[in-house]
Amino acid sequence: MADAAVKANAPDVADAAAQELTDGFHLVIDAFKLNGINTIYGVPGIPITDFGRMAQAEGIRVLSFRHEQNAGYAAAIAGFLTKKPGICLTVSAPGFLNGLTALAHATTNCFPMILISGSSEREIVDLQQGDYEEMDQLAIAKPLCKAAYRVLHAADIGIGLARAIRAAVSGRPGGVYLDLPAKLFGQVMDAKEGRKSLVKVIDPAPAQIPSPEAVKRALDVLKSAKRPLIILGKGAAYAQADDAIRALVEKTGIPFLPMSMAKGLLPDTHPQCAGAARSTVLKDSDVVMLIGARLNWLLSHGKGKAWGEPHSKMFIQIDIEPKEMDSNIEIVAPVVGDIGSCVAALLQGIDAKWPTAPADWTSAVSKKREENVAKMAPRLMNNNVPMDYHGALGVLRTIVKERPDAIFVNEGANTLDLARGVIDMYRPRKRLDVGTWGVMGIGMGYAIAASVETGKPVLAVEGDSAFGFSGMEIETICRYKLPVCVVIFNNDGIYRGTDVNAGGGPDPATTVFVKGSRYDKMIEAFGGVGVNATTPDELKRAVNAAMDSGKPTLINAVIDPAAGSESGRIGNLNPKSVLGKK
Ligand code: OXT
Ligand code: ADP
Ligand code: MG
Repeated sequence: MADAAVKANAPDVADAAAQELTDGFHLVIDAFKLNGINTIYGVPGIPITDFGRMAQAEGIRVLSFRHEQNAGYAAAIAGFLTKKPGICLTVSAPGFLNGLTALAHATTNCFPMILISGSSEREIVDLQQGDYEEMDQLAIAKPLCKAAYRVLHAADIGIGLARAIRAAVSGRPGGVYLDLPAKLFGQVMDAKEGRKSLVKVIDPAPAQIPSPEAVKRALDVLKSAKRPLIILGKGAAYAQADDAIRALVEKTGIPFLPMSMAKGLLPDTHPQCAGAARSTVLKDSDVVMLIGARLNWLLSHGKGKAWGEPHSKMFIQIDIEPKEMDSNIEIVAPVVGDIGSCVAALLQGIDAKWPTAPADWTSAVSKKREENVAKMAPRLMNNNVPMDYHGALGVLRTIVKERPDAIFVNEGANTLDLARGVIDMYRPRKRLDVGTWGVMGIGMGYAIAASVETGKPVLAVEGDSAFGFSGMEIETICRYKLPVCVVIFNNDGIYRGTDVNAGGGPDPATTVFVKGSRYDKMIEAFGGVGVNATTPDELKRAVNAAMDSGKPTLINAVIDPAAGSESGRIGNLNPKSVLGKK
């Protein structure tokens, strides 16, 4: 802070003894540094432009985006990857609103993130007198995040940031909003008092130890199982209890099913992985242990045909959020606590005498898995031109296998659903995708933050529609020279490129784009490498070259416009009209 503080004469002291002063700008920066926050994702403008400059001057990495939503998605996934709140910094009203989708996304997905927005003059906003970018941001943010705070006095900056950090990472992680009015940044105070006002958050996400009764109950239920299943969700990936989770799975011999972003927690090629036997294990299991996964739409709410109803399945659930228990169906053995502590406690009860999962069950699961893998194998080797999804994904699958440390970002409909099944993951937290909302637009923000936070190369596989939501950020990728390779599965549209306008008019159908677009040309405008790939072989060469060189690259992978299906694998969610389509 010494560098940052300014020397001035104390006005009320006759002998004008020098007094060291600081201000709101520097107190926020110092509070960040004190709490190990060293990266900010945002878009500059009134009233935070100088703040960004000063933060950069003070050694904080400040990444400027082209749109706040993408900066927000970057912050959200930074939170997931690091267990520290990712920071998104925006201007007032429109910038704040642009960032808000990402804040809500972080909250929905249980990722710790803090959206910090500059705001206009409180006195004018509250009297609605028409200030520059006037908006009551705090009130608007509140329902969309875990907590929302406003700091009005420089002396409260330390406490304000401490509250925001703790709220974001403790308990169930999520989004927090911090409102910093323009006036706050310029407020001056005594530097020594300022230093004293800062708070280093001690133990921001304290361990939450499960009760011994809950652990015993869960072990008893698990032991009684004839066809047990463990479902790993992205909460398990977030928890970074990788070794303990692996030990639990391997000591019990229970098949495990990874949710999308939990793929790689144990390798998808692990003999107990039931990813390729999903329907079978959901339907036929008798005891299901959920670890950091919610029984929401992605798991058919734990009910119905997918779960083989009518049934007498029993659910054990490990989650940090007590309210998650019984959210959709009865949980017979709730284990409330953080996953690291819960799994460690369970492991203590699993000794050498623990009965491993019955062989008739595990071999039935293996058989189904092998059948499905064998069924898919020839499709992955096809050399069709134009490429279909499987032909293109077949080569990417090998590339990911050869580069297990690379981070794989994925969005789209068919591009998402087929890649999830085809691309095996080998390491934890390497697959980042659309998450709980199935939201399009996370792609470039995720790719940027993944690269910045981990230093690893990134392969982003994007539907052509999905890419469009954040495509301008390829300039950001080029500007920061990030080792990101974007592959666009270009099938000329949303789901398919073959739709026609049912009214017969001159406008194209609602789901199609300009045919034969060359997205690869876009990145060339910013000095990146663009490649048009029309065959699996061309695709393979282009991706390998990009991953080897680390140069920002965009590959336009030409996919048969007729290859996809409506909404990928979730077409059943589309409402139907009794009058038919027209
Ligand atoms: O067991 P069975 O036999 O059933 O088989 C399963 C597995 O066992 C097996 N499997 C395997 N077999 C062999 N080998 C291996 N390795 C293997 N692994 C698995 O495969 C099957 C299927 O397995 P899966 O996938 O695990 O199981 P299933 O049943 O699909 O799982 C169910 C779900 C629900 C868990 C799963 O489907 C899932 O996670 N789905 C997520 C879907 C999702 O989120 N989709 C995104 C939203 S779609 C739509 O909303 C879109 N929009 C609208 C929009 C959105 N979203 N956002 C915003 C801000 N605005 C608008 C838009 C605009 S998508 C979209 C753009 C689409 O166009 P693009 O151009 O981008 O993309 P294209 O479609 O490519 O054109
Ligand atoms: P998926 O989409 O992969 O099924 P969800 O986002 O639905 O995963 O569920 C993640 C769950 O993990 C949430 O209910 C959340 O409360 C929980 N969770 C997140 N972090 C932890 C943690 N460290 N310990 C325990 N539970 C956690
Ligand atoms: Mg498409």
